[in-house]
Amino acid sequence: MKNHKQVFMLLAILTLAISTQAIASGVSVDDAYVRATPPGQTNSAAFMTLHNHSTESKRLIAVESSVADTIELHSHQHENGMMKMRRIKGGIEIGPHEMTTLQPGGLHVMLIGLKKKLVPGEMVQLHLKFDDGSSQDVHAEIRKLSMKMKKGSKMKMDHSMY
Ligand SMILES: [Cu+2]
Repeated sequence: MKNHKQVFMLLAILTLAISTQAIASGVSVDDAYVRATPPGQTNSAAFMTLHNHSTESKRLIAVESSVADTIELHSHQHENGMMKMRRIKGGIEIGPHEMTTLQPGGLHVMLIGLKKKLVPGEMVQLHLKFDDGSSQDVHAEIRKLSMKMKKGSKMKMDHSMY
């Protein structure tokens, strides 16, 4: 048992040494995407899965990007039967060795006052800041997210657009 403990300690130290170089924050980001905007829309949202590889709890406290004037961290909450967006103060927590998913209808990065149209297929660069002082650049793909469709309605493809 003692050997196991020593091996574990060695691995932990090695992992720490490697991860501080590879991922400064100890958090990896998967499947980052941004909602494409229809004409006239000035706000959008970014989504992603945050995976905390460290033994300490991390918080995403801010996101910066050149595509929007203001960026806030939001959650969706049911209030009196209504879905309301709320600004999260203190950041989004990712527990030790846990994953936190930002997704439509839940936690999201709110992009307010877009400076350009978000075209599907293009990329948006996001700069994530964590409470431990580390930060990370993420390339998020702009995706057209399907809206709720009425039952029985058929999707029509307009090929003239492409
Ligand atoms: Cu929001």
